[in-house]
Amino acid sequence: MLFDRKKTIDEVRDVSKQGELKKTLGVLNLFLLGLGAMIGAGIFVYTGIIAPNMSGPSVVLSFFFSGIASILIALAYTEVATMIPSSGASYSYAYVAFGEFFAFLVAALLVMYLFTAASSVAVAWSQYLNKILDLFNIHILPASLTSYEGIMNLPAIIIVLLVTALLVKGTKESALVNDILVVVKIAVIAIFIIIALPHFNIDYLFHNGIEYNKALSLSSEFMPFGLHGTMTGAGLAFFAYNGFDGLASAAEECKNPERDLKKAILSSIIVCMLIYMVVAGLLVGITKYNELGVDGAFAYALNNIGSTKGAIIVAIGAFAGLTTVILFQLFVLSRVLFAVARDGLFPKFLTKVHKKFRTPYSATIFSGLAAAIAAGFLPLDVMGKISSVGAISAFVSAVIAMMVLRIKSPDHKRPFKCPAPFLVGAITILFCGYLITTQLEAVGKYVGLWLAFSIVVYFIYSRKNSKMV
Ligand code: ALA
Repeated sequence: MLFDRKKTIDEVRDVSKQGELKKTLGVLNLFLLGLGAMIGAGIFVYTGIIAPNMSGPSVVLSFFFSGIASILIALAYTEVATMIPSSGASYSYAYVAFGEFFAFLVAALLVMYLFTAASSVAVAWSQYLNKILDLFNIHILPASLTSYEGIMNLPAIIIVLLVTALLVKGTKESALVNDILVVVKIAVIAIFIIIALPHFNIDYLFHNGIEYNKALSLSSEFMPFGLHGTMTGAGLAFFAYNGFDGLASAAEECKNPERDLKKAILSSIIVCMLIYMVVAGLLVGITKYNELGVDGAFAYALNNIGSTKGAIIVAIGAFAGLTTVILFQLFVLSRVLFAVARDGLFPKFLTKVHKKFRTPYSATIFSGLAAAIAAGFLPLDVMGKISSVGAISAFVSAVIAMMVLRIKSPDHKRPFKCPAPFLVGAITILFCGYLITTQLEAVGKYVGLWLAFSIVVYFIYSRKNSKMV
């Protein structure tokens, strides 16, 4: 019963081909969409949580290891994504490889990951807004309206609702806004590097004089929380790569998904990994890592080395850049909801397509409202960890699907082939499984509850309403 109701690859593709969504995205749009989706709270905000609490200066290695995990995943993921272009992404691949029940669980993980990602990036956006106002000495927002610890995080709620309105209007317009903001984001990172480089002090990395626990395995001034700390940092740093998968969800809206997706996914991850390692290395090289646990860590560090102008520019750039991430996470979330509802597993109202804009407007509005509520009332670090666990787990399901399909459909056309599929697949599963375990102590209970809730929903509602009945 758990493995029944599989779809064939052609069934999934056929549905995608009949899709009513406009095909407007080319390879450059996709690459920029990838950078737009990835560079965000992971680097601009979570670095300020990872460095002081988990990795110390070895935050550089945390970004390296999570980048390696992302590249490994992408190799397998791109194979299935180009073989089965569909806006349901991992959910659709699981439907083909494992059947409806596991596909539904994967959908639950995707929804969990995207929803917490969008909300936590909105909270990060609100942090940088505050930082900018602070740097200009403007104090119009009472503290109780800028944090979940007060009444609510009002700016975070407002930005999610604005982005939702933009997405309802259309993908083409959203892609254009994204392209502009990505350029701003890259420019600001370049400015940070230029200002920070002359102040870089290698001693802050290796001889910072900060006490650490020598009993921890492989601990040093560089790795003050030991290897386990650095890998726990890598588990959360994975958040910074969340988003590359979303490109696959845009497959239905690509002009040529089979050719463009693989180029866009792999190149955008590699570029991000290089950027993250350089930027995180510079951050801990200009400010001691134990001082970084503050809102807007990058702006703080620049202020610290005497560049207030730099701090303002970087805060504004991060602020603008984070907008594109919210946009993308909500974009993908609405497409996943749309795809699952189209199969009858989520309520039918989520399948409505706007007559004029041809966007899945009701799934978009639903995603936006849910994310706005979470952004207003939940803490940043918990949402980030939940998001990382959800993303890694959903991606691992795609890796397993890649291996299953190699066995079950060996001759099916594959525009991109994962090299050494079973070896790469096995290493990816083991490595990602380990990264997931590093987060479970903090958020395992929430993830477990969400999955249990999803299983109940599946058997009470979805199984009966499925189009596969
Ligand atoms: N990768 C995205 C970010 O870091 C989710 O904000």
